[in-house]
Amino acid sequence: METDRRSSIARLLSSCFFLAFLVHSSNSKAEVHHHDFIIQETPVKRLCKSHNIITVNGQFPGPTIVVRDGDTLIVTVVNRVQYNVTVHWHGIRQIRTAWSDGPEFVTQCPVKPGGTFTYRFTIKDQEGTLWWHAHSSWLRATVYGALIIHPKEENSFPFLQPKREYPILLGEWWDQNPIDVIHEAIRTGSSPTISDAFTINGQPGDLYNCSSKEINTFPVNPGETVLLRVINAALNTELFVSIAGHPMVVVAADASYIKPFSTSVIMLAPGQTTDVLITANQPATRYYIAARAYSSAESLPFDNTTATAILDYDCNCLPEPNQPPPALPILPAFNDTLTVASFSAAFRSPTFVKLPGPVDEHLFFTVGLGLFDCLPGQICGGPNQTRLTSSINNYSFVLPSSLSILQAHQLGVPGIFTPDFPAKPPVEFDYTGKNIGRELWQPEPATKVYKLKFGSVVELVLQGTNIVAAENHPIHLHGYNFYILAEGYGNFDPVKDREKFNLFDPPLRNTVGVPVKGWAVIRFEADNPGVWLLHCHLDVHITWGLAMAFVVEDGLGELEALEPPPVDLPLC
Ligand SMILES: *[C@@H]1O[C@H](CO)[C@@H](O)[C@H](O)[C@H]1NC(C)=O
Ligand SMILES: *[C@@H]1O[C@H](CO)[C@@H](O)[C@H](O)[C@H]1NC(C)=O
Ligand SMILES: *[C@@H]1O[C@H](CO)[C@@H](O)[C@H](O)[C@H]1NC(C)=O
Ligand SMILES: *[C@@H]1O[C@H](CO)[C@@H](O)[C@H](O)[C@H]1NC(C)=O
Ligand SMILES: *[C@@H]1O[C@H](CO)[C@@H](O)[C@H](O)[C@H]1NC(C)=O
Ligand SMILES: *[C@@H]1O[C@H](CO)[C@@H](O)[C@H](O)[C@H]1NC(C)=O
Ligand SMILES: [Cu+2]
Repeated sequence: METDRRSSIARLLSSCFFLAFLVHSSNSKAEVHHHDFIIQETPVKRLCKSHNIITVNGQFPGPTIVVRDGDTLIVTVVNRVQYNVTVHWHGIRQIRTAWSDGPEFVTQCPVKPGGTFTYRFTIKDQEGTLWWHAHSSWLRATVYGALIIHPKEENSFPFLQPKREYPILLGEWWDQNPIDVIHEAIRTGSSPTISDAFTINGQPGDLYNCSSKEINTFPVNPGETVLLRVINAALNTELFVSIAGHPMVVVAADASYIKPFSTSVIMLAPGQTTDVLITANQPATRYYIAARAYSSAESLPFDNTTATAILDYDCNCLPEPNQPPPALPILPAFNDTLTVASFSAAFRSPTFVKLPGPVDEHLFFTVGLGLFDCLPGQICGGPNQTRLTSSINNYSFVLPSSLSILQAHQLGVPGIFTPDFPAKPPVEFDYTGKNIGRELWQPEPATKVYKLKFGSVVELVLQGTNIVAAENHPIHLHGYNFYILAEGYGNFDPVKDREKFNLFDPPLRNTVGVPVKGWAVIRFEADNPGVWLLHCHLDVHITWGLAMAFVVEDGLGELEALEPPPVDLPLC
C-alpha cells in the first residue's frame, strides 16, 4: 500500500520533490531512543578530596537525554552497585505506563544489586525541560540528569528559537557518602548533617576551597540570546539563582510554557525546572551565575554556601592573566520569602486555560513535620528525646517492602496498603498557629492510599503546618501536571481564599512550593490510571514520611486502562 502510494506520488512529482517528501516524512516520525544506564561507583574529586560516588555510566551529572514530543524511550538500568536502585522520570506523565514511573515500593520493587530492569514509555503531548533521578533512599544525590523534550518536528517554541541552549543542573554535595548521611539520621532520629556545597552541573565553583580550576563555563556570543534550562536537583534545598548583569526572561517551568516575564532572580525548589532566556548584551567579559539557599524555616540549620559557574563572552578581549574576577550577582537574603512569593505569583499560563471541572473530589491535606515519642530501645536524637518525622493528614507514610503498591493493587494482594487515606485532617486545629498543642505533634505511621475514579476532577488544598518548624514544602505529584489556582499565607479560608483563585490562566506544574506557614490549591483530572506518589521533594522529608499515594482506577474505555506489567518487572 505505502509503496504503491509512494510510487504513484513519484510518478506525479519530480524526483527532487519526491526526495523532499521522503525526508520530511521520516523526520516527523516519532523515534525510539535506546539507552543503557549502568549504575556504578565512580571516583571524582570535589572540595579537596577524592570520593567514590554512584553514577550512571560514570558521568556526573548523568547523561542528558534529548528527545522530541511523541518519541519513545527505552532505558535499561543495570545495577552494578551494592544498593537497591530505581529511576524516576520526573514530570513524565507515563500515560498508562505507571510501571515505568520508578518510585521504589510504589510502582515497582527496586532493581537489586546485580539486577536489571528496562523502563519503556512514550512522551505524549509534553515539551520542555524535565529530568530523571534515582528514586531509592538518597541515591539521587548523585544519580540524576536532564531530560529535554523538543517540540515535534512540525512544531516550534512559542518564542524565537535561540541558537544555543544549556542545561543547568543544581545539585547538593556532601563530603561523605550521602547514603551514610541518611542512614545515620534514620538510626538516631535526628536531622541529617547538612550538605557541604551546592553544585552547578556537578561543580561547586570557585568560592569553595580547591575547586577553582573545575568551575563550569557557559560561552556566549555577544548579542545572542541563549536558553538556560535550569533544574533543581538538590536533595533538600530550595535555591535562588541569579546571573550578574543579566535579567532572565522566564518562559517555561516543569515542561509547561508560561506567559514570559522578566526577573533578576529565580527560585527553584527541588524537583522544579525553569527555562529562562538571557541576552548577551552586556560588556563582553565574564559574569558569575550563582546559586544559594532559600531557607524558609525560622531556625533550622542549612547550608549557606554559594555555588557558581561563569557566563563567558566569547570575545578574546582580555589577555587571560589580567582578567578581573567576574561580577557576583546580588542574591536575596536566605529567608527572603517576600521575593519568593512575588516570583511565584508572576506565573501564568500563556493563554486562557480550560480548567478541568466540575470538581468531584474536594481534598484538604496538611503537610508538615512531627515528632515521635521515644520507644524503649530506640535512639532518640530529635528535640527533647524524640525522633523527627513528618506526615500528610497526620499519617507518616511507610513504604511497603514485600511488594510495590501498584503490583499489590493490580494483583489484588491484600495487606500491602489500605485505601482509607483521609480526605481531610482527622483533627481541625490552627495549622499555622504559634502554640500547637504537643498532643497533636505525633503522627501515625501507615501505608494508606486515596482511591480516585478514572476521570474524576480533584481540587486539593495543601496546608502547611507549624508543627516543630514551618517551612516551604515542595509537593510533587507523580503522573500528572496540575494547575496551581492560588497560594497564600496562614490557614486556608474556604470562603475568602476561594475568591483569590485564578480560574483564568493558572500555571501548570508538577511541583508546587507550599508557602511557609501557608497553603496552595491545585487542580487536576485523574485521567491516568495507576498508583501515583504525592510527596515533599525535600528528600529528608520524604524519608520521614511526608508522602501519600493516589490509586487511580482504570476507566472503561480501551485506552483508559493501565498496560500490562513489563515481563522483567523486579520482584521484591
Ligand atoms: C578553606 O581553607 C582554609 C584553610 O584551610 C580555611 O581556613 C577555610 O575555612 C576554608 N574555606 C572553606 C569555604 O571551606
Ligand atoms: C554560614 O554559617 C556559618 C555557621 O554555620 C557562619 O559562620 C557563616 O558566617 C555563615 N555564612 C554566611 C555567608 O552567612
Ligand atoms: C531574616 O533573617 C534576619 C536575620 O538573619 C532577620 O532579622 C529577619 O527578621 C528574617 N526575616 C524573616 C522574614 O524571617
Ligand atoms: C523541649 O523542652 C523544653 C523544656 O521543657 C521546651 O522549652 C522546648 O519547647 C521543647 N522543645 C520541643 C521541640 O519540644
Ligand atoms: C495524630 O494521630 C495521633 C494518634 O492517633 C494523635 O495522638 C494526634 O493527636 C493526631 N494529630 C493530629 C494533628 O491529628
Ligand atoms: C532492597 O530491596 C529488597 C526488596 O526487593 C528489600 O527486601 C531490601 O530490604 C532492600 N534493601 C535495602 C538496603 O533497602
Ligand atoms: Cu517538605
